Amino acid sequence: MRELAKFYITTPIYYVNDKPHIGHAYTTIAADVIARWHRLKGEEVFFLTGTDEHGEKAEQAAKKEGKTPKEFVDGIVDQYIRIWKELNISYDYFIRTSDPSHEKIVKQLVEKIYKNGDIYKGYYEGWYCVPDETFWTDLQLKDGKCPECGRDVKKIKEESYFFKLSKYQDKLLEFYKKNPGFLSPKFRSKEILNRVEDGLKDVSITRTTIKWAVPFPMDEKHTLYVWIDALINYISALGWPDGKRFKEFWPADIHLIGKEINWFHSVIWPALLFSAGIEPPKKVFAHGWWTIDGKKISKSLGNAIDPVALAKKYSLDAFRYALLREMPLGDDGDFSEKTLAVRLNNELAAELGNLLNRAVTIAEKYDGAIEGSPELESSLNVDKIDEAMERINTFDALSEIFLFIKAANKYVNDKEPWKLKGKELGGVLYNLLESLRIISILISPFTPGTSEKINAQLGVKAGALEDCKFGKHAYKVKKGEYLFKKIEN
Ligand code: ME8
Repeated sequence: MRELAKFYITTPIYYVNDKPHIGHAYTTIAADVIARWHRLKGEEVFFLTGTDEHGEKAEQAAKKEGKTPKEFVDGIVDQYIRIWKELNISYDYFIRTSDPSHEKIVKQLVEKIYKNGDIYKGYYEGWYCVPDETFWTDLQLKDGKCPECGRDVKKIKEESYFFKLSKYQDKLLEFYKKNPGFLSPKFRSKEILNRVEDGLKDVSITRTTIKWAVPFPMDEKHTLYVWIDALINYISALGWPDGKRFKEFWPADIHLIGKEINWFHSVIWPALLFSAGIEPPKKVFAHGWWTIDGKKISKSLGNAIDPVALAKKYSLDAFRYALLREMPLGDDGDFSEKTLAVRLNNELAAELGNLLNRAVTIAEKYDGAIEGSPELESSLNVDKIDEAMERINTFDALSEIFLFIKAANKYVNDKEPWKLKGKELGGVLYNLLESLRIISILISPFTPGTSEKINAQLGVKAGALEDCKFGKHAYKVKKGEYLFKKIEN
């Protein structure tokens, strides 16, 4: 039997101080689309998401509600799981950093790095941004505030263990050079390269004041810095070192993340892995931000948007589609409900919905043979769509899919099938139903529920990417409801 190609994709594990907002939904939906695309290609996919539960931020949020950290995070995790279900996220595993199996692996990995001589005891003096769980030096602060999010930082002065990140400067630079696809998208790689070339400082990896954390195995007075604990989720979820999944799926194909956590993923994470003798992931893809008036959307900045409310108002698939249709994954984009409504009305309802409706209305009344020559085939370029998806460019992929949908609508207008009969009509219907069958497959990672509805109206089974060519298929057309309802906004 042929071995299936393996594909491993991850999202960041999210902080659990509050339920997910549109930014978290964006990364998770994008990863879901990519995972579903690779499943369509017949690959064996492992799609990981989860929650980052330790650290000062969760500790503070729990205290505010008079709960223990564990009680508090359990409540938020339930909300994450429910919301991912509502957004039709097809993850294979949900990791929680409070899982004992994760904690055990974290300790094991840190011990390994310690034994390799890459952890030493020192003294940390500097600043800490609690919302970002990030250390900063005096020089890095901007007007005395966190340079990343602009919020207050607090002074920290304590004994700490350090990881020898500085030791890995050359190795990292050599690795980036040999693996040009690792730092993605390309336009963002320069920033990382410049910073690494400037020299690397060792990183403080333990705290003495945080209780809600993984104990540092070499010194009970210390707990592990939440970021070290968090990064290790990508291999603990696979059961490193001996787990079957680890052997099958590591190294990860893509860590999909937001650009503000690129440094942790593109620099600290591979260095930790080098130290432990583990291969680094193949790609870290740092996408851009959803903003409002140019400001990043975030709970603590007070401009969060509820993804479930939008999915309810505009339909889930319109929401999923609009998020990935607005800009290439690497870019920032200002969020507007108006644009979402326009996309729903003009693209999904008027182009896709209308095409299906026109085709099935005519096909239902026709009882002759549905066959002819594939006249629309030349408007379809599946390779180009796949190539865009391989570049993680969901925007280009959707553009190409919609070119085909537009071509099929133009074909209806040109052929005027309502005026045709017999063989001629059978030939036009053949082109339309085949196109819709193929469109349904191509769009299924983005709008899985809609594809199910199209398949039901055509009377066909869900197909794979290799079925995206004109061929001979049997249909049992049964007109159903409109795919999308237009909305005034
Ligand atoms: O950083 N636009 O968790 P987090 C686009 N626990 N994406 C956004 C966004 C926005 N406005 N806001 C958030 C953490 N995101 C750590 C990660 S991983 C080992 C540990 C998305 O809850 C984006 O993916 O702050 C970003 O990187 C992530 O949410 C941050 O989630």
